[in-house]
Amino acid sequence: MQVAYPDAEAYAKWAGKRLPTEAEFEFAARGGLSGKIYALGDEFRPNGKWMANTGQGKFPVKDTGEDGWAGIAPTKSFPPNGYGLYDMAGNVWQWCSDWYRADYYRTPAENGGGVINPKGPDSPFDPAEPNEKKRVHRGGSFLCNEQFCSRYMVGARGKGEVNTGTNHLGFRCVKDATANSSAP
Ligand SMILES: [Ca+2]
Repeated sequence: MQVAYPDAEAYAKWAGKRLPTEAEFEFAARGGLSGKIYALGDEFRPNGKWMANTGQGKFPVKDTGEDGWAGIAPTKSFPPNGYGLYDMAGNVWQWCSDWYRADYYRTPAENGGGVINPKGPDSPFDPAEPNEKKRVHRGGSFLCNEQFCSRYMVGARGKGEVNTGTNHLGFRCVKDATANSSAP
């Protein structure tokens, strides 16, 4: 945790990978389900089972850990989604490679069309803090609870200044499939 964007990006590059775009993150988070509210379906707690590390109790003063974890949980503490991916919702927010622009997804929609595999806008702009360079966060964190932000919902996005790491923000790497295998 406490990882700023340039550090996450540098790690991914070192590992021969990269950080996901916001669109890739959402596609992966949905795990093959279409139009569901949460990464694991329409129910937050199917049969009373906790499906992600979120917050309970009175935000932000008390996290009662009713889901088994107060604060950060080790990865794979909750069930994977349909693609076998863990922690796509809750636990920690994750850096995406897109610059944050509040109106980025609204503009193409207003122009009458969607976008295929968008990479994000060319530059950042947050009307609330126009001088800060922000990138997109996805997934929600252990701090998010039903009353406060519900950001573990699969379509929700966050934002953060690129040099600011927090204890509820992390990242994951992705790797492009190679079209031509060099294997003999
Ligand atoms: Ca928790």
